Amino acid sequence: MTRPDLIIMKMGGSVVTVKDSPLTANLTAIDGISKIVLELRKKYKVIIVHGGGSFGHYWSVKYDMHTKPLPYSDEGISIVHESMLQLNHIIIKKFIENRLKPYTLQPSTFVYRGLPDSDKIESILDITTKNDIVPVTFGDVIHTTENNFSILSGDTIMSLLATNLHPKYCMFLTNVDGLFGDINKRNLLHEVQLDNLDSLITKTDTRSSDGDTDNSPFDVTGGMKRKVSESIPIVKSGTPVYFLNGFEPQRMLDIIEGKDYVGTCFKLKPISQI
Ligand code: IP8
Repeated sequence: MTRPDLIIMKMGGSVVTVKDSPLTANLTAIDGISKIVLELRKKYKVIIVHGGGSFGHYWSVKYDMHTKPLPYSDEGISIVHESMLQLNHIIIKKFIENRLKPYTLQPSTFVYRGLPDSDKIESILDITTKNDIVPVTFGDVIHTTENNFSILSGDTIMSLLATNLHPKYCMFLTNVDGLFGDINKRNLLHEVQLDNLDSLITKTDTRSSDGDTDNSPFDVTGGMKRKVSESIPIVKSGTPVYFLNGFEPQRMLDIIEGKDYVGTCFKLKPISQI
């Protein structure tokens, strides 16, 4: 059973930052999303995850953290983490300005030695239940075991949170309208079912997504492909996953209001059969 009053969303790095411009937040996009979250809050509890874009990914590429074997450089670990805190701070300030009540949870508060701590994840729900608080967490570089650190993508966090908390909706906000069968023909897939995913994964164009194009300097955690694969356990656990354009955040309202929407819904079976 899903929790009928919970939404978990990820604001992709390509939405909350200007991807080609190092260390630049997209304040207009953050502003637009926060206004819609305020609307969603009237009916739903909302948990938000955000990606690294031109903050975390900019530095993790500079420190070769995706090409070199572990351990990462200590300096890289500090700098990547600090840049994520900086981006988070910008987002939180914008949220507060728009009358949301965000509360940052660093992923190290619910992932211990590289593994999710279900009790801690459950306690995130307590925060949303008893208060008007919107928990916000983010992709980060976190301690795993001994002297190792690892980059934990916000996409993976979505999967950890959703498979534990069973929200009614999961939403990935990226810089494109959804999943495309063929990006050149711009044929947006309105619905993808788990059964036909295998054939789709080979056909679906995964470029031009949140991780941006394959040759983007910041596409280091796998772009849309990772979002789709992290979505599989979410969908299997009963929550439909929506891939939406974060620059058109009102589309989230279209979904919860049961209207026609532009985007891709990835789910187990047609809604009529659920
Ligand atoms: O943008 C990774 O999070 P993502 C953040 O969700 C870092 O993949 C630290 C590079």
